[in-house]
Amino acid sequence: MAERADSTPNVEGLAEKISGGHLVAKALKHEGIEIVFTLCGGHIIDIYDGCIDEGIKLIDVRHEQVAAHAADAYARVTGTPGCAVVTAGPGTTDAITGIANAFRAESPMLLIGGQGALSQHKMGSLQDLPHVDILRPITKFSATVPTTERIADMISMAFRECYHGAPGPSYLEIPRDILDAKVDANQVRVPRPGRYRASIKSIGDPAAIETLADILVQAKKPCVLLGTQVWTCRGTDAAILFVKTLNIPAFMNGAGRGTLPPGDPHHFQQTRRYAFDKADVIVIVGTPFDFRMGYGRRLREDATVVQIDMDYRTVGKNRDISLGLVGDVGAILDAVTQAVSGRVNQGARERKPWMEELRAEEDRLQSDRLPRLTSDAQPIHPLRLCYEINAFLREDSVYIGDGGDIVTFSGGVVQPKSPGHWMDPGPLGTLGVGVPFAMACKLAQPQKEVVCLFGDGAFTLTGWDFETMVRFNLPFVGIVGNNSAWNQIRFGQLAKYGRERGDVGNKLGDVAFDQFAIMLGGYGEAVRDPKDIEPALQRARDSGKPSLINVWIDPEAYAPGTMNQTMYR
Ligand SMILES: Cc1ncc(C[n+]2csc(CCOP(=O)(O)OP(=O)(O)O)c2C)c(N)n1
Ligand SMILES: [Mg+2]
Repeated sequence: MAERADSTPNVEGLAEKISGGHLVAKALKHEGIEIVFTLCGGHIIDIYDGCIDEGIKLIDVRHEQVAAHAADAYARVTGTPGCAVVTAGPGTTDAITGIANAFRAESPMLLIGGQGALSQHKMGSLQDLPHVDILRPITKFSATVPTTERIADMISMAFRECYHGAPGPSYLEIPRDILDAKVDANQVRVPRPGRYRASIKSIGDPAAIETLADILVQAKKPCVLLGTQVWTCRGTDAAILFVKTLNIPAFMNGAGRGTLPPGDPHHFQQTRRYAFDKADVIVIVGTPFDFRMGYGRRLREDATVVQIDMDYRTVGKNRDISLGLVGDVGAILDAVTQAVSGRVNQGARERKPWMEELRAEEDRLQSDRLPRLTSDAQPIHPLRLCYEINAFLREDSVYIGDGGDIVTFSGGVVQPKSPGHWMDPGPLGTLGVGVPFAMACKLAQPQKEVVCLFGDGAFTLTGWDFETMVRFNLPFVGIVGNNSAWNQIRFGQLAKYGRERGDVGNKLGDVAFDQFAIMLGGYGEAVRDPKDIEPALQRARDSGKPSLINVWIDPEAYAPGTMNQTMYR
């Protein structure tokens, strides 16, 4: 049975009244929301008043995009949904990039937005826009709340919709008079915590589990790609057991990075293309065949390809597969591991030569690039910066990448030391996630270190919220790879149009980001000599403040990933 809101009679013997904003806060509390990211506006202030009563912390930022990105990141880090509250009109449109990013990244979060009063519906009220229509194509659920009594119920509905298939964002619009009105507490339904949705830990079709077990036991040269959903499902232990039981080389991408620690015999990073070219069985876990996978075309034509995903719509999209499994990827990997147990060594011993072949190739590629990783050149080679950052990371450092070329470089070099310690925007490729991601990370897990690498362009999109980091005392080590350009795009322009016509619309000024950090009350330093990177990073760590180490890097060096990008093909 659903709980009623506080229905203690008041002195006149009438039921207690409760306002819409207080119902919002109650419903958020029931979902386990402890932090709301927000930027104020007259349409939403009653929610703030409710949050005070429920003990929900408000983190007020300087741009609604930041609030939405932070809610997305909070969900990724905690495994519980994030929440942002923004005002009507421009407050909501500002948040759209953050919602779009969460949508493509399959991140469960709720955006609550204000709206003009229903009593002024379509009369031209301040900040009135068709928010629900605008948000619909980039959310899993987008609706307006028609009455105050329905507020808590519709919030539980919105959270339930976040978990339909692969997770994603929901949006609820609450008109101002609906939010401000007070209703009899015993007239409203407030769904109880943990009582309004089912577990999604499904293993799908049990017959498919057996089929995959058969395929894997017989495979000679299998490999597995552990993608973002391994982390989303908190399937790390299941993935490790799967890989070790079957003796399968593993590649990791997105939030799946760090599932196995660097140095683990099953951890491979640079030989993915080589393995996809030679493998007889390729298992793709929680990763779509999108641009990052060359739409599936990079997988050997005659390989047995198995796809495991939370989203039915992702499986078999863009490339034919031999077998598809839909459900919780951790639960599925566990079930497969169980299904192979007891079979002659699970074929593991036979795969030793394959593992050795890949390791030899991995070592060869690493020694080929070592001179660039350790280059003393000035201006600093981006690879050297990435090499230093990788060495600087501790077991507990969450690494965030927010930029173009410099972050592409880091993808091949920086290895998080544990699961859930890598964050990038995801397939929307949104620049500007760095500060909000760092903010949410540090709030959600203050005991952990946050290290964020920015492009000098990317930082400026949301950089003013560095001040919010200072205001809430959220220390992190920020590094700007500064090439005074939008270099990832610049490369494509130069390649296509040549020096003369290609160097337009992509240059930036030489900005002293270290001074910007100091101005806002943080720590800052500039670095031009590669040997100064490491001590500067240490000082940033020791400062206990939000920091920016502004590293001037070579604008004429480009990442292989930038040079080979599929966008122009
Ligand atoms: C919000 C947004 N705007 C534009 C782009 C297109 N874009 C992709 S990479 C890039 C350049 C990024 O520059 P910077 O952050 O300085 O990194 P660099 O490539 O110079 O290392 C741009 C503009 C994007 N991905 N996101
Ligand atoms: Mg740049």
